[in-house]
Amino acid sequence: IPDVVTMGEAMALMIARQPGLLEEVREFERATAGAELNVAVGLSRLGFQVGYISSLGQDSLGRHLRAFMAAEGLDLRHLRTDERYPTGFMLKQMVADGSDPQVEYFRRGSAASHLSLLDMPAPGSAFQQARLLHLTGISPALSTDCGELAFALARQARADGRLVSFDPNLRPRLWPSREEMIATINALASQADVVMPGLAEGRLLTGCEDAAGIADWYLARGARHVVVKLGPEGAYAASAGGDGCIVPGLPVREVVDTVGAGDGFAVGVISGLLDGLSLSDAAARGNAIGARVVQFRGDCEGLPTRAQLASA
Ligand code: KDG
Repeated sequence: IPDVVTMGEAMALMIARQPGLLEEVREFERATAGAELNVAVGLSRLGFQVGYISSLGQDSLGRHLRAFMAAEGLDLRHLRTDERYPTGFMLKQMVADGSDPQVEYFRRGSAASHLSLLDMPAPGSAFQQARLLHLTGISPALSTDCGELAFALARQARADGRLVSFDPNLRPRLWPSREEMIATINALASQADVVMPGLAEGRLLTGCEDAAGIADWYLARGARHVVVKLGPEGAYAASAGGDGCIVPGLPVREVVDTVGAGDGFAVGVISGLLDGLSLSDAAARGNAIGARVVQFRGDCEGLPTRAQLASA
């Protein structure tokens, strides 16, 4: 039985080897992407058993991703290969100044966007017994079917009394409208025990200006813990019935690439809670992992092992 199960789209990632516009770059380095995959890899590196539900195309990108996931020790019993659709991929810019890089997606109609209720693990099966289910707001942006799977997984985990963690991961360009994005993501968030929005995401989703207001908004809708990511400033952590507090961020010498920092943060919070840490100590671990991830170009290159985390 895995400790954690997650579901989402894994993509091949081509990272530019030179700064500048993607259309002018001549060389790319191959890596992997996918918010939930990054979280899965991070938790696996910390020693947790992690089950990953997804679908890949029958192509070289899919084979590369599958080999990567196997090498990272993920439980791939519920990873399908679907010969009808391709594996999604994305391009990522190289930036020299620590700003968010430009990314371009090639994922519409991908194998993962065709995930559906048919991919739901059977009741009582190993994946339905994991201690924690992690979801993001990307899945319901991919297709109605994929969104239905996310909601069904969350409802089932909740009904069984298992923990659900959720990162809104807003991707406005994957949604038909801002209103639909906000309504769907908040509906999914209200199925979660642990909600981890970024400050800008939280403002957009709740209409509240400050982190405390955002946390209260989700606590009032059933969350047990809310952690609002404040970037270099750290995070604001609040639990139901308790006082919120700021957990300061760690100084970073050089920001190489910000993508994946939020996933690293989620790895810290989730692993911390599973290890029995308090929410603020879990958030401090999230800050430490996020700070490490931004010092690497790949989305999950910087995710630490236990030994690396201890020496961070
Ligand atoms: O959180 C990192 C992700 O943005 C990246 O790995 C790709 O899943 C991805 C997405 O949809 O942007």
